[in-house]
Amino acid sequence: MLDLTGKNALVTGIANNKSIAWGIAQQLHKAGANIGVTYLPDEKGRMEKKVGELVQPLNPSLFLPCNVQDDAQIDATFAAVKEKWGHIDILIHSLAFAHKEDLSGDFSKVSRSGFQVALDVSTYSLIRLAQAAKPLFRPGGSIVTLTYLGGVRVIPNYNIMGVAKAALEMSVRYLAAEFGPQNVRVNAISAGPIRTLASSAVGGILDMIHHVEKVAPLRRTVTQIEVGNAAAFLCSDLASGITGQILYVDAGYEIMGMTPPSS
Ligand code: NAD
Ligand code: 0WE
Repeated sequence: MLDLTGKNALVTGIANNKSIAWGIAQQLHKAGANIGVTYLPDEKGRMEKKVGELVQPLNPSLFLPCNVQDDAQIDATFAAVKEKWGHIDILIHSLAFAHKEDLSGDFSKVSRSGFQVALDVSTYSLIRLAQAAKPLFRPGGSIVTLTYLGGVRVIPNYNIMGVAKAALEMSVRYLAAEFGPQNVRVNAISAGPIRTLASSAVGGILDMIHHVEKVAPLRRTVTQIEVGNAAAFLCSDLASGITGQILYVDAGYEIMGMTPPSS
């Protein structure tokens, strides 16, 4: 059975009740995991209040600010994990950022700093969090990150985020090879498009969702809870033989080669 009791799970990337990380945190909690949450802090402390209220039903035993662009905040996060938990079993990486101007128009117009920001927040952060968590990971542990098909194929306007996701997926493989001997597994979930804070800020996301509803074998999109269930599986002992993989949770969209006729 899917059982995460006794496992300590740190979840990054919750911004609101539409976040994929929120779907994951709920399902990890439901499976019995002890939950810790990090959030992106802002000057006014609005995120601390908002995310803090949202996650209260999960009784998080850790609730920490962590801007992944700041090494000191990452190190402070894992110092707190060590102090409070001693060990970690599950790390969820569910965050990404690119400047809005780099998510439309010609791919080739991206600036050096636009490239750097997108790959720093969306890709290097996984490597840096794994690095900080490594000495605290218990055998049987699991790291899960979130990726998107735009890292494998060209999706209009995904642009520099596609490059960041391609690098993220390759990072999953290198991390899996490195952490495997310690019996820590590293996998990614490639989710289909879901309306969240990040995706809703993108022009045309509703059209993309309608396209998926016509083409995907299941004729619908997926929910945050479905992604959460897949994450709970990957983090559980049921997935003890799975590492370095990209698991598509996309209603089957990825397998299709052509739009079905009569749609
Ligand atoms: P979201 O906006 O709810 O989550 C993105 C998170 O990134 C937010 O919580 C935000 O605070 C965090 N973040 C941004 N910059 C940060 C920083 N410097 N430090 C710490 N945190 C930072 O959106 P989401 O759609 O739930 O995105 C979560 C993940 O899922 C991302 O990796 C995204 O690429 C991926 N994904 C999303 C979709 C989709 O359609 N929504 C599909 C596939 C994959
Ligand atoms: O990974 C993502 C979202 C990534 C994202 C979104 C934003 C919007 C607001 C990263 N950074 C920002 N920065 C902002 O200022 N997805 C998989 C969702 C998504 O984003 C797209 C998509 C899809 C799907 C962008 C273009 C085309 C399709």
